[in-house]
Amino acid sequence: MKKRTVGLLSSLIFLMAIGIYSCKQDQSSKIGISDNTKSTVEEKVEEVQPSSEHSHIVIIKGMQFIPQNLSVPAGDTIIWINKDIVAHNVTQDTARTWTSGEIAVGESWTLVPNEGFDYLCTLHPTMKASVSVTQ
Ligand SMILES: [Cu+2]
Repeated sequence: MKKRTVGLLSSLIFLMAIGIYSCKQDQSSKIGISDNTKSTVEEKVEEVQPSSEHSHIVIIKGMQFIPQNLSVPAGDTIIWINKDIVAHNVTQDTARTWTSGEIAVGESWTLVPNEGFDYLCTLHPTMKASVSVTQ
């Protein structure tokens, strides 16, 4: 009974997400993160991250890095997944000492950082976020 409810809820959320995407394509207005979007992101994280407790997902969606501020232990892996409708990149801010290069829609990019950093998408410089690394 509970499983069935969850399944139904997931389907609803998925349909809502599609709705949000459609709206976004029609009128490229900025959409805040609604509860529905958050739920979808959490689902995706579960899908992509089945077992490892040493990897962390950053979803790129709605012209944002989610979460915007991520703290990870040294040696852990961070995976950026582009769930948006346009390509993005992950580039060190502000000296731009390194970049992921273009992360196409549906693609991902992985990094194991030794130290914290601020980063941005150079294609959309208002997209800024940060990673901190704990030892
Ligand atoms: Cu971008």
